[in-house]
Amino acid sequence: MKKPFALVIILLMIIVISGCTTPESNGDVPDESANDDTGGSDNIPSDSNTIPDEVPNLRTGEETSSGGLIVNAYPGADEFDMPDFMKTEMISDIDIMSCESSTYFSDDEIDEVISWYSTDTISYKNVYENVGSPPDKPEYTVGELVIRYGDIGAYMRVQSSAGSPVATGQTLIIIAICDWDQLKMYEQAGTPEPGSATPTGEEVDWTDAITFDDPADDYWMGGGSPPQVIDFAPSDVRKFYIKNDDQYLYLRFDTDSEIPTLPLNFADNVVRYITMSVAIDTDNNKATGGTMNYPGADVATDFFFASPEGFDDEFYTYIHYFTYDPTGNEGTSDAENGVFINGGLNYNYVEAKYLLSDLDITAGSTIDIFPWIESESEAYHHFARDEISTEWTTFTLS
Ligand SMILES: [Ca+2]
Ligand SMILES: [Ca+2]
Repeated sequence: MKKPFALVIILLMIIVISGCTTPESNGDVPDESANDDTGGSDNIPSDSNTIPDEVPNLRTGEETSSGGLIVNAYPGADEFDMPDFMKTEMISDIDIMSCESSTYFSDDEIDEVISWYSTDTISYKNVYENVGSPPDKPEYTVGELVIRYGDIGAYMRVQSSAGSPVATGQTLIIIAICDWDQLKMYEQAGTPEPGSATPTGEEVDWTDAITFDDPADDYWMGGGSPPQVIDFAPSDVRKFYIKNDDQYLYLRFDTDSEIPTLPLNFADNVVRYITMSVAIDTDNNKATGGTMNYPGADVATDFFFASPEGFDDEFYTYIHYFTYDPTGNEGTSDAENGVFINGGLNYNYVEAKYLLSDLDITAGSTIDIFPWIESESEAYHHFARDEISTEWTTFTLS
């Protein structure tokens, strides 16, 4: 159903708020936003991840060596033909005429639409996601999502017609599938934190830890994975340890081989990220939380080794954690620091600790954990990925 008068109003509003597509600095770790993992939702069912049968795949990018890129139409949205000059006016940072684009209207809220797309495009690399207002137009809200698949990407822009009594409630959705060159600026927004975490060297007694053994070469394959398993041993978990004292939660991953300097050319790919994460359901309630898009996860820890594109092949190590923020990129807050203890680059293990209070965990409580390691290349979001278990694992703190 089209609403011609509302369209005119909305198009006028679009022109008013055009020019705010430049990515804002989203904090000091854009590399993290480029890599926040979403693979878990492939394993832990999420209702919001269901693609309705009646929604066709309307946008299909050109086939590339790494396959195609598909962005679905938003459920219930009405497609409409926005004139090219309007698109060009709105999206000034992208040569929209060189992209394959389409536009829709929905009655749903902006953050709801962005959140749906974030989940629906889960197998692609989420490069940039933001819902906010242009600095000079606080009354307007604009949501942007940029995903990448090999040498193509999709830019999704969702904005309101706030201020118009006629078009109140209408949300405009623009989808543009472009060569990655058009969108790569979104990957380079902001600047990484200066320096890297350095290990304290503290000696940790792991003999009283709960340990999980994991077989070699048992890679997970799913959305964003290459067509065949790539045996990238730094992503292969062999052992995971967890323990606590009154103050800290201690975590350790052992890998099948040393963590290499990145970027690394491996199996005709450029590997840029290795991350070791634990999604934690601190209140044992799957109805609360959703950190890193894991339903139930109230926090997630992240050991992060990477050389993001655009940073002169600099190698970064961070020991981070995220709390749940439903408005944040993939349900994560800005990154906070844990303590790097031992291992990391050139070692086949990493040890770190986090203040229990930072993670909102209390000694003696029972939590659910979901640990995994994955690496990402320029072509594959899940270049190599290994989970300890496909289910949550329960851990009772001492
Ligand atoms: Ca393994
Ligand atoms: Ca929870």
